[in-house]
Amino acid sequence: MNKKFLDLGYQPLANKYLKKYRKLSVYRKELYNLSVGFNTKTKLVSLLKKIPDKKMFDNTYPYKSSMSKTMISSFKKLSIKIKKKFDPNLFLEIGSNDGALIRNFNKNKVICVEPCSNLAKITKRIGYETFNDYWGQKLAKKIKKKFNNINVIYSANTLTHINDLNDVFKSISLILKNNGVLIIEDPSLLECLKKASYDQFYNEHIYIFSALSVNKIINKFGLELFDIEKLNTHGGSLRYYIKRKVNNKIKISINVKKQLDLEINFGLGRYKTYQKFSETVAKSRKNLIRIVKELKSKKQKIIGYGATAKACTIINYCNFDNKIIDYFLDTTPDKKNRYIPGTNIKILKYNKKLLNKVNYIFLGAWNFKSEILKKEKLYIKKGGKFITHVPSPKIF
Ligand code: JHZ
Repeated sequence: MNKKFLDLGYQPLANKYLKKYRKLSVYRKELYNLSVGFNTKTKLVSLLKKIPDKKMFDNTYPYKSSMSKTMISSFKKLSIKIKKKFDPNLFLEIGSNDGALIRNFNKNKVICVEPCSNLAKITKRIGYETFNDYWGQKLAKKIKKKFNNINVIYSANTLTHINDLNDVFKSISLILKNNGVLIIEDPSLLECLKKASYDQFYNEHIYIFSALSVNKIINKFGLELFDIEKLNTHGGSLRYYIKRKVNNKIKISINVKKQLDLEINFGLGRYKTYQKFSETVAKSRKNLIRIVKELKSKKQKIIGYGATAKACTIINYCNFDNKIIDYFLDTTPDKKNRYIPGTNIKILKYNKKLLNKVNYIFLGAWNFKSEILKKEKLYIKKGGKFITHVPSPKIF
């Protein structure tokens, strides 16, 4: 049922930034095959080799949602919308990270679920009820015993990171009130294919959702989509609004049919579309390698900007090392002075001055392009250029 369409080779775990550089051959056992498949029945696109949650989300998870102004502003807007539209009695966030969203809500109105203890500590410290645990039925039952008035459940960039999706939705269904709503947001498969952003595939992104696949899976648990919103975040995401089928008080927006039609017409329901995508990915790789090699032959200095999980896929798939990309700059404290997994490319703390000696910047955080271009006006004014692979490799 699960038909493979993309093979990005053997890759290290993204977000496991090493303190010391280790040759790939030394930690070969820790590499895994990054292959992606399409399930013709469920319409789900998923990794074929799934890494256990505990290996990925532990007490040293470095990613913090609050590191970008774009995400802070997106969450602020969302909180206003949620309060206005759904007036939560009690709001549950699955995967609350460093609290970028919940900070916009009153402390007595929020429950956080976060498996990474270093992040859970942050929301606990600022006074929010936080369950430092993995989402699943056991935890859902525990929460239900303590709180029985959760009417809004939200999760961004988290459910696609959990192996057992049936358990995910069953657990949500256990808690959600009959008149409650579930809101989830994740990168859109349609945008990923349109933009050839194959770097959305890495170990944590076990699934890339489409309206087609979400629609099918929630149906099994008596849930249905009642609205879909398009977002620019994370390279193009979809926000799905979900309710119980028995709840007739909420009307179903035309946006649901519109998105399903868009996806069907694009071919997201057919294996052939994914085979084509895989050819595009191979071309994209070839062109990106050609661009950077030409620049290096002219002795140009290239650095990376934004040591994203996505960049880990690109760097390893294209076999870049520090002879190609000298180093990456990143604002995240826990990534500082570490290495991009699988490579000898170091991550340095972001410092504007370092850009003075740079000719080209590879945009690892291409999803924050407008925020970064605004920030780096001086670099651009002085003639500095960027390299991106999205939607196709180019210098700009
Ligand atoms: P960003 C992570 O993916 C992991 P990543 C996870 N699996 C997921 O799904 C998404 O997040 C949501 C830096 N930066 O958001 C900060 C600058 O240095 O694209 C971050 O390290 N300067 C949970 O890692 C990185 O870039 C800046 O000006 O692909 C962005 O990471 C800005 C704006 C960002 O997610």
